[in-house]
Amino acid sequence: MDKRTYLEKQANTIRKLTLEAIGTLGVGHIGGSLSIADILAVLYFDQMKIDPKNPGMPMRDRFVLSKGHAGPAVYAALALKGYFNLDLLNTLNQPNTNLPSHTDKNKTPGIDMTTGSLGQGFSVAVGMALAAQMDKAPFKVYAIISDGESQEGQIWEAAMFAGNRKLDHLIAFTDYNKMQIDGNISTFNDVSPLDKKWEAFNWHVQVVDGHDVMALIDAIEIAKKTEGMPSMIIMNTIKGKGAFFCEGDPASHNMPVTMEMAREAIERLDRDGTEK
Ligand SMILES: Cc1ncc(C[n+]2csc(CCOP(=O)(O)OP(=O)(O)O)c2C)c(N)n1
Ligand SMILES: [Mg+2]
Repeated sequence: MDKRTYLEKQANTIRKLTLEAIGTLGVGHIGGSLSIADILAVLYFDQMKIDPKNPGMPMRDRFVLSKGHAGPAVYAALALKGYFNLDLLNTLNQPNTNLPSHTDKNKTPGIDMTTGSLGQGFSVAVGMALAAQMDKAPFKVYAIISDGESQEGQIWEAAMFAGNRKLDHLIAFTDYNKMQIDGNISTFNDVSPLDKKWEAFNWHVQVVDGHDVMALIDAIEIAKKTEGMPSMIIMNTIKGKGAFFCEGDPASHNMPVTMEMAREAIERLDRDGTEK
């Protein structure tokens, strides 16, 4: 199996596991979880130096899901990678679970930062990259922010600091699905042009199709070789990608998902195989 086919298969499985977990719960952040399934497949199954048997390995690559509401997709990737049993996914956000809706580093192996309050995770990722720079550490810090999150002032304070301090241990991604909690980004406070904004903050910027695993790999390889600047990879994505009942739907931020809806979506993903 070539790399593209393998990673598309992993992304497909992340989508299916996410649908099943949210379907079991009956409600959840399906749209923003499915839009990052492809980058999670690339990071967890091709790019990051991590060890599921040793989640605290000191020189591991770090990962911060700053848009913490997409926890369900990260849990799917972690379980698939072997951090914990796949069965646990169906305890998502239920009483006494170790998989709360938003990621929590004190609860889940493999989670490097507790997030959910938008903007804060990214600031911590910048701090991790500063520490890595001071230590001349061999690892990278990967962070995913969102476009709705980019409407938060804290993002730009952290962006300015990272650019000024040339934090080249940091490789960040924007999940640019053009939608936030209430609808289209541009209706409320447009963040475009994102590329020019990050460039103005002294970041190395690339814009890619966030559902093309090989394009994501190429961009990460360039980012890893970029010295003296942090990297921002702006991913053009589709909210709810892969689920027939919510793809491209602004209402999919946090919506009811019955087991029937989830099952039907999983069947369709199975039928379509690895095709997008
Ligand atoms: C500081 C802060 N303010 C408000 C919220 C409530 N909130 C949760 S998600 C969200 C915006 C969602 O936009 P985006 O992250 O682009 O959603 P996605 O496309 O990932 O569904 C908001 C305002 C929050 N979590 N943190
Ligand atoms: Mg969004």
